[in-house]
Amino acid sequence: MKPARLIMTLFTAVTLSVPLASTASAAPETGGHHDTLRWAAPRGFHIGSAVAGGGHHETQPYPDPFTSDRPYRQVLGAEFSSVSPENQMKWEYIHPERDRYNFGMADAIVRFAKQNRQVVRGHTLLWHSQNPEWLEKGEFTKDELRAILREHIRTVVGRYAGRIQQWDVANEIFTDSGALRTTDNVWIRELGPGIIADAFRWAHQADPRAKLFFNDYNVESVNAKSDAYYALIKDLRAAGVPVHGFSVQGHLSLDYGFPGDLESNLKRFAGLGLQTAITEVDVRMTLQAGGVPTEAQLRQQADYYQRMLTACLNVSTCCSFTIWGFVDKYSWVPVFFQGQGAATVMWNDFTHKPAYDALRSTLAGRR
Ligand code: 9MR
Repeated sequence: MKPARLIMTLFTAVTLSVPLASTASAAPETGGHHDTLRWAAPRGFHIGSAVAGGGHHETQPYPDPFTSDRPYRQVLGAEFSSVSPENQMKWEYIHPERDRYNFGMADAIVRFAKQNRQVVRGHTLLWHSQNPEWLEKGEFTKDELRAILREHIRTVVGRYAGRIQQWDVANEIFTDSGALRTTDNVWIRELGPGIIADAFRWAHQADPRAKLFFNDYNVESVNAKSDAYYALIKDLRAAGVPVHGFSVQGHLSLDYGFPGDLESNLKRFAGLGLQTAITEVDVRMTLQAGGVPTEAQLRQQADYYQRMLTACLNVSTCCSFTIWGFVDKYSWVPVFFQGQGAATVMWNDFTHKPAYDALRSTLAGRR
């Protein structure tokens, strides 16, 4: 993009975003704006965001974004047709003690989604990370552990039955070299790989309507890890296990090239009869001193977002594209990667980056 065009784009973005921000306190969170991502999206295609809260947010110097930041809620309701709890349905958050669940925030997100005519992606049921201490450190027999997982899945999936479109049942179960996580995943380590099929079966029993997914990072390309998923899912489906989808997270960095085979990779999973999705998109970058992205970085970032979205739109079974937060001030990236950031599509005042405009025009081009 030429500098003049970039300035125009930024200018347009600023002017377009003013009414959105200024109506934040007055308008209901109904998503009725005609210049939003969800409005631009083709029918049946869901454009989503993570709902900021829990996890890294708890150590940051701001209150819970989802419940406390009204302009944030306004944009979340207006722009997106799908929401994913960023942390609020993870074990440590929703099941903090063995005999106690904490449904408050997950309930609030599911309610918000209904009010705003959004679908929900549930995240997540079987994972090696963000498990409560009572689970990781408890000395349970195999039978007890199995019963704990079954009860958790029945309780959580059952509670939201009919209100969750897609569940990330199993998250990040393989290493980058395509080996099952047999050491750091408590379920696989203690109960063996057969527990994965059980988790899908239990989730399906608890909510037969929800589409059940495997979800991971570094599986955008055809590589050892995505090959491992391909082989596993093929076997599970041949055995009649209710696996319905494979999703790639899409945490990309400008420090690496774009995964040009994303579309063909999604297509091979579609070929197994699966739904596909891109579930946690962001594009981080190494920031110069001062922390402000250069115009070239913003252009390249917009290009990465656009190409990820296009890959999904080109695959008939890919109907869900979710960004992992939409505003830089709440992004996990600077907290986890020193010197990196600016990974989302909006500046801190909710004005639009070129990446936002790239997403919206790409969606509008497919209506
Ligand atoms: O964005 C999440 C952050 O708030 C948490 O602190 C972090 C802890 O693991 O998890 C982040 O979300 C992750 C997601 O659940 C699974 N894929 C990778 C995401 C980014 O780390």
